[in-house]
Amino acid sequence: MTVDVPTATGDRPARYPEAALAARAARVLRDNDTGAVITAAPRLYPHMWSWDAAFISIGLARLDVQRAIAELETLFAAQWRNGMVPHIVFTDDDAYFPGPDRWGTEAAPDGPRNVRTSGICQPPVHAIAVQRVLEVARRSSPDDRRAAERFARKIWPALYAWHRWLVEYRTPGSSGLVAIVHGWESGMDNSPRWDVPYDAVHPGAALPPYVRKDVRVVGDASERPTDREYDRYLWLIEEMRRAGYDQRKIVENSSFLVGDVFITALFAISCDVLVELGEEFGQPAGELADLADWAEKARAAVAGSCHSVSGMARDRDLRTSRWLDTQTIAGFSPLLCGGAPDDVQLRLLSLLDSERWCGHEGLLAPVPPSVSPLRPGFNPRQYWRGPQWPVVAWVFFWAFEHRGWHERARKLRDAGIRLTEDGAFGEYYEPFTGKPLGSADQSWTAAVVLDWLCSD
Ligand code: 2M8
Repeated sequence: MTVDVPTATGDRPARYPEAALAARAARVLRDNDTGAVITAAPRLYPHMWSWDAAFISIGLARLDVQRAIAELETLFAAQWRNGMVPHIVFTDDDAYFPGPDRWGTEAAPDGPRNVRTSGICQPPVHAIAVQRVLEVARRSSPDDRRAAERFARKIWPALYAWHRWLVEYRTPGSSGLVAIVHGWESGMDNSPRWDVPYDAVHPGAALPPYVRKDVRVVGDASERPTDREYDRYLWLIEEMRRAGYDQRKIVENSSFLVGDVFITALFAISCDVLVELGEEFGQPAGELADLADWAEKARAAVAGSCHSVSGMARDRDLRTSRWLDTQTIAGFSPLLCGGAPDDVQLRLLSLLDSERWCGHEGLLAPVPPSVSPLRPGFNPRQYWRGPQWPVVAWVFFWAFEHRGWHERARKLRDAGIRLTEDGAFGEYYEPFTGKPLGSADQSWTAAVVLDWLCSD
């Protein structure tokens, strides 16, 4: 398919009509395909990331169902023997740091054989991806439908094992929140959500030297995390290596242990989806009951985290047993999974629409930014500290649809397309100008836009 390239003007170089935007998104996914995996981005992220792969498969399903299935199969082929789905599956490219040598997971007793991975995880959105691929396949062709059904049945036990790992190893203490041991596990790496817990991470003199590669790829280093933040990221890896990637030891001793409310909400809805799939494909009743129980507990944990005045959900520092009050997109987690009392939900919806969030009059498109523009410290250009992330908007879009809030879902979809219609498929966007930032041609951005464009 050929693509008309519209004329450029200022910070917003182009406005593609929908058909051309879809063709351009498809092109990005094809160009980022190494033949084995679709990399998260061409230069900045030349490997497979766990939650990126899930969103990528959702977009790919619109182009080629079999290829979408293959992507998820590749990710799950790297699943650890204890059930963890690793956050990165490495290709042979050495342009990203930290690469496999720095992670040193080959010594981990639970690691996969024949493939190199990192030693942490990312948000559990994979059941949602499997279900979406299945839905698309069913509207495609009989062959695609059969392939997707076979695949859903086959991958279900692996998804169950992944969810069970999160319960067994990552739900410590009484908060019921799913815990992360590294900010990278949240997917929102340098969000202000983690500022307080990271203050307690003190890189030791034994931190091996390193050279960052990300800042060489992204021209403006101020759009990326700082060196100080990187020292902490690397120190946590060092701690895990020393613990031999033994999850129990890591959860007991690591300098960073935080109950992540956004992951907990995603976990709840992914458990619901797994139950729906499991019922359809005749999976064991005991495992379905486990998932229903985990979903209920996760939902209760999200509801229990809500601030009594603002209603916003909060993360919890599990090392100090303190709630973390930040005005980030994660505060809206109860809107994803439900379970909060009606008055709290209404407060959150009106907050989301207010000038503190999507109703801010300066926004190019009413997509929720990663941090409230009215929060002190909001930075419109720096990564998870202010920019808008289309992929996060897609998560809310999907959840709103799933909850039957079709009008809200439609508005968010339209806003997401408005933000990305320049066709750059930026990793993230400056909320006031709509300038694409970070990596261009980011696969998950192209994928969710393609899904939006093909959704009715
Ligand atoms: C970003 O994270 C990686 C580390 O995992 C990085 O900055 O090097 C995050 O935005 C994360 O959510 C995403 O999965 C990854 C690849 O797109 O990039």
